[in-house]
Order: sequence, then structure tokens, then C-alpha cells
Amino acid sequence: MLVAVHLPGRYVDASDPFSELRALAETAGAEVVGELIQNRRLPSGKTYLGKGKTQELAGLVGTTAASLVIFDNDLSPAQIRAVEEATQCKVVDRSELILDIFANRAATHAAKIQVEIAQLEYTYPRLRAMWSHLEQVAGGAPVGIGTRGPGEKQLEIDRRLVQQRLRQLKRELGRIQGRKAREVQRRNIDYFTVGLVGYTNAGKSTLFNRLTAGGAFTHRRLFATLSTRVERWDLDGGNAVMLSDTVGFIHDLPHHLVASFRSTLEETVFAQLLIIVLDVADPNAPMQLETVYRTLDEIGAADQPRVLGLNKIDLLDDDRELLVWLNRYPDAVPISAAAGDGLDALAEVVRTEVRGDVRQVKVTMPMSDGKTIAFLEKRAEVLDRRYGDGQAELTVRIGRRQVDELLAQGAKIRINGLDPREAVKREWNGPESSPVARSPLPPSERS
Ligand SMILES: Nc1nc2c(ncn2[C@@H]2O[C@H](COP(=O)(O)OP(=O)(O)OP(=O)(O)O)[C@@H](O)[C@H]2O)c(=O)[nH]1
Ligand SMILES: [Mg+2]
Repeated sequence: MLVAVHLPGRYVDASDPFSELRALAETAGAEVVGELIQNRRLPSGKTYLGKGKTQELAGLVGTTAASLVIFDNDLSPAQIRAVEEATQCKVVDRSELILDIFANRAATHAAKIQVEIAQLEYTYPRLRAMWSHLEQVAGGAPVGIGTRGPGEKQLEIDRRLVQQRLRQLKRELGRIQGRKAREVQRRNIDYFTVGLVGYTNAGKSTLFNRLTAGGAFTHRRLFATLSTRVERWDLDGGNAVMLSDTVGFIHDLPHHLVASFRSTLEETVFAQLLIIVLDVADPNAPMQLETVYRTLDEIGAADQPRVLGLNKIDLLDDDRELLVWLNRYPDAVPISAAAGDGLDALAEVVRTEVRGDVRQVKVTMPMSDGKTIAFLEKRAEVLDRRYGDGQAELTVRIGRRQVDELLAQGAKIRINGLDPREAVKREWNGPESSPVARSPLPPSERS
């Protein structure tokens, strides 16, 4: 039985207020037998729902024989207990439901640790508070939602042991994060990195599989992806980037989950360019895009250039909807990850961003500077190589971005025989600017 209390200011999908909660519940393995809404200015302190509505809920639970009540809101342990007593049915809130899905889907060691941390911090105190009355609640939930937590046995162990376990898990996670951070750093030097981000179910993994050798799991249910995957994406014209796919965003993500999944997101989010994948066929697309922007801000990914991919255009009934989006976001790229449409246009935008403006120049450096030589061989197109006098002179086609990166690394180079900054001024004239922000789509790609 799904329950939502609509409070002023909270987002509601007017056409189908339960669409997201229903999808979450089904993802967790529940079958939905009924839905109940109440509009309130404030939640009731005791049962969140008002008194009359709580009775109505108890009646509905009885007639539908529901074995679990799922709230779209987050309740306090005391409120959950009160509703359980009034309905004689197990109750979970939205955060617990999401945690349950994560627990069920977590496949990697890091994801499992992150889920356990979130559960110990969120579910454990609630189960503890409810412990005294759990036996009185009829039935329990056969689907197991809310029971895959730390486990009832663990409830019995001393609080201090939980704290100890938390410390241990966090240490372990810290080690994994440190290793990941070093990997990401190395990748960012060797390659230009591009991250796919977006609301859950937007089609990130489907797009990822289209663009790379693939291997990402895709599904019509929510949170199909819980860890990050990185593969090479060959853009035509000799450029390759590293593309990453990661866990999706959702509105009102429990802050415990945000904290523990941050490291998973960071891998993608510290990419040098973000592709935001948006399901424009979803009636909630505007809210979903806003959630993506807000989440990116929250996790400190506000500065990279972004490309907006308007996905699932194959599902739109007519072009007008797409035109509305393009009107609002003229630089966005309409795509269909499933049908493979618009991917060339997307690659073109990324290519422009990877290179900045490309020029052919002669770069000289000491032959001992293997790091710079390796960078040029990997990241620029080398047309000619001359060595002598302890100097290497490479003739390269190179983008402004790569030159800036070399200088940021402190490389001792000369370009066309000049001080590199002077050469940049002459060759590329003018300050750095983002090609993405000013690359309008060719009209032919807009249909
Ligand atoms: N019709 C259509 N369906 C698509 C398209 N792209 C993805 N889908 C479908 O949308 C669903 C979700 O796709 P995923 O690629 O798993 O989405 P995701 O963004 O990775 O989702 P999470 O990993 O759960 O966050 C799947 O059923 C896909 O087949 C598209 O362009 N058109
Ligand atoms: Mg995915």
C-alpha cells in the first residue's frame, strides 16, 4: 500500500503522483495493491498522516490484505511505530525503500560497504527504536523490504559494536577511495575523461553500451547501476576518451546515501566533461533535470563543462516537445541511445571540447622529459619527431586545452621556438573559452 502526504513545496507529478514511488516499490519486488494521498500543510507529529486518514489507511490495509505500507515521505521511528500500531502492518519510508534496493543490487565490494554504512546509520537506530513492538506487528513483509538491513541479530548486540563496525567499514571505504582517487588522477592525465550523469533510468548505461565496448547492465527498473564502469570511447578522427557510467540520481536522496555514494559518484563527477542524460519522454523530466543540477552542486561538480543529451526522442509523439526543450537549451543534443540516433552529433560536441581549437605547432623539450613526450604522443597528433642535442622537437597538431594542461603540469616546453605563453597568445589568440557553450547544433541534427 503506497501512501503520500503532499506538503506545500514538495514536488508532485500531477499526472501520476505515485509514478516514482510505484517504480521504486516494484524495483524492490513489491506488488502495489493500493494508493492513498493526503494533502496537508504540515505532517501530523504523531502518525504523519492525519487521524482520520490513518484510520482510512488501516481499513484499506485490511480490505486489500496488504502486507507492507510504503510512505513517499521520510518518517521518524516514532511515527513509523505509531502507524504500524494503528494499521497492524509493517511500515517503511522512502529512504528505507531506496536503501533496500541498493542493498539488494550492490554487487561490488565498495558498493556493499557503502550500503552497510548507510544502513547502520539510518536503519539501525530506527529498528532499535521499534524493537520493543516488532513482534506485535502482524505478518511482516514477505517481500523482505526493510528486513535486509543489518539483521535482527545485530539489533541485539551492543551499540558500541555497531560503532566499532562503522569505524571499520569507514576505514575500509577510505582505503578504497584513496586507491580510486589515484586511479582517477592517473586516468585524467592519460586521457580526456567524460562522465555520464543523470536521473535514474534516464538511459545512461544504454548510451554507455552504444558508445563503448559496453558491458553495463541496463534495465527498465530504477537503480540498475550502482557502481562506476569506465571504458574507452573512440571518437572519430583519432581521439579517444575515457567514458564512465555511474549510479543515477533521484530527488530527496537520503543524505546518508549521498555521503556514502559520493565516492562512487566522484569517479564520474571529476571527469573533465559531463554528459547529462535526460529522459525527455518522462513527464517528470524538468524535475529530474533540476535534481541533476542540484545534486551536481551538492557533490562539488559545478565547474566542468556540461553537455545536455535529450534522450529517448524515439518515444516522443511529435517534434513539438523536442522543440520546446531545444528552445530552452539550444546547445542540447537530441539522441536516442536505444535507436542509436544523434550519436555523431554528440561525438562532435565532445570532440570539440576535447581538443579546444587545434593548431599545428613545433614543440621542443629536453629529451629527458619523458612525461611531456608521453603526453604529446597520447594526447596530440604527432606528425614528425626530431631528436638531437638533448632536445626533442615534435611537430604536433594539438588543442589549446592540451597545451594548457601541459603548462599546468609545469612542463618546460617551447612552442615554435617561443615561450609557450607567448606562443599560445599568437597561435590561439585570446583567453580560454568553452567550445561547448558556444557550439550550436547544425540544424540538420535537430530533427
Ligand atoms: N525507447 C527508449 N528506451 C531507452 C532509451 N535509452 C534507454 N532506454 C531504456 O530505458 C531503461 C533504462 O535504461 P538504462 O540505460 O538502464 O538507464 P540508466 O540511466 O543507466 O539507469 P540506472 O542505472 O538505473 O540509473 C531501459 O529499459 C532502456 O532500454 C532510448 O533512447 N529510447
Ligand atoms: Mg545504469
